[in-house]
Amino acid sequence: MKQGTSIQRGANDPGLINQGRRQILLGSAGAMAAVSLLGFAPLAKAEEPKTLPDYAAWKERNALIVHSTNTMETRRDAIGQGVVTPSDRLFVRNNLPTPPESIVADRDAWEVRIEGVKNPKTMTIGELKDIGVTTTASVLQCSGNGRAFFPHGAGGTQWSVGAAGCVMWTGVPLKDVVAALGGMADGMEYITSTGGEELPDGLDPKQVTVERSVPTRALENALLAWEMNDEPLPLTHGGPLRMVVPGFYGVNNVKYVKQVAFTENQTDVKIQASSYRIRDVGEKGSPDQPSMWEMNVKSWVTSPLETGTSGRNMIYGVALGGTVPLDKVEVSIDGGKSWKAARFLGPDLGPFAWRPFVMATDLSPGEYRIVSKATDVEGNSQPEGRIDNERGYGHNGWSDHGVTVAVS
Ligand SMILES: Nc1nc2c(c(=O)[nH]1)N[C@H]1C(S)=C(S)[C@@H](COP(=O)(O)O)O[C@H]1N2
Ligand SMILES: [Mo]
Repeated sequence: MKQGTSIQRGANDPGLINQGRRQILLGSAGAMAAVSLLGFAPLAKAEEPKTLPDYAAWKERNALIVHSTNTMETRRDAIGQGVVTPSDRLFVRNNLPTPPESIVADRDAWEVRIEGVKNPKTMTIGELKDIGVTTTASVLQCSGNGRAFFPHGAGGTQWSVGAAGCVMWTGVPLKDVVAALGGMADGMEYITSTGGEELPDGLDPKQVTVERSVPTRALENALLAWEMNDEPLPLTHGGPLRMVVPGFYGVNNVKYVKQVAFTENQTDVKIQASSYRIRDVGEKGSPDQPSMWEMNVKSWVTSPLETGTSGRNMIYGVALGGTVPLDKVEVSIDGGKSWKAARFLGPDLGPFAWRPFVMATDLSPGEYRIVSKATDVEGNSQPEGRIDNERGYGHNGWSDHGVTVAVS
């Protein structure tokens, strides 16, 4: 199903509302300097670039909103009604320039160092494949998905709903690798994964290295993946090897992973120590604040958007529970005054996958505010509003994520 060629921001896309702020952000000299240091071509204007960057040229252009050369999100109308997000529609988010294609030339030869186990070892993907293989469907979602809805001007990519997708990952369970290497060393509390990007000259590695620590409770489900959606993991998404931590925010899923270390403490690199920390607006990030680890329960409507036809209507959307299975999704066509249970659609690919849903309803001509609210089996539900925080992380408020539809 190809999208039409004309690309317009709709009324339900907060990118439109926030255009002014984005212009200011992009125009600031400090931000520009920081961006070009990392080797990205800064955008001259706040307008959406017309073309995809080379490393993502294989993607379906019309399914994506291109925010910059390092950030692209899936359009709300391109998420589709299936469980798995096609790879060419999946969002992209790079903190550093993508490594060269040469790293995927001989995939099985890629090496990953495993530290903090009884018998530390450098292993090739070929050797990992001898240990075991599993497939896990899980939602990959950026911590800042929904950031565009924050009115305080949260810094970072102005993601709407599309910095998320549901992916089938194939690789070796990390716990099997640990067992093969004699088990975890004593006293380790975190799994610390390091990305394989070469760092641009002159930058302090502590400031730019993509290295993330997650608590060892993540070992139960983590995998080192070499395939996504049943094909070799594209370089764009971290090929040849990626750490996948099901149910945890995107940043913890380290691409082109070159080291996995079991550690006593969290890494002190910036992306862990002060970035991806939840704090009040105006506050600086620091290690004592909550880190973006397990995702919260969330849902959004994917169809209809903006306009509809009166009569019987099917309202579609997707819902995720993070690490907790979903219990139910409710939909309201009157902005949250009254709710009706939606039905889950299609197969349940496990607790970390998202679940498409549908609610059938009759609509007469008029304007409708359609919202959805998911609840997990532990009773966690989406709040109505936002939980304001400096960087606009973890937004799952149902009100902002709704759509306004004119039915005629
Ligand atoms: N090595 C490395 N891993 C990374 C990143 C990165 O820039 N480098 N970005 C992280 C962030 S913030 C997100 S949201 C996801 C995005 O994954 P994707 O580009 O495959 O969609 O990768 C994470 N892993
Ligand atoms: Mo992210």
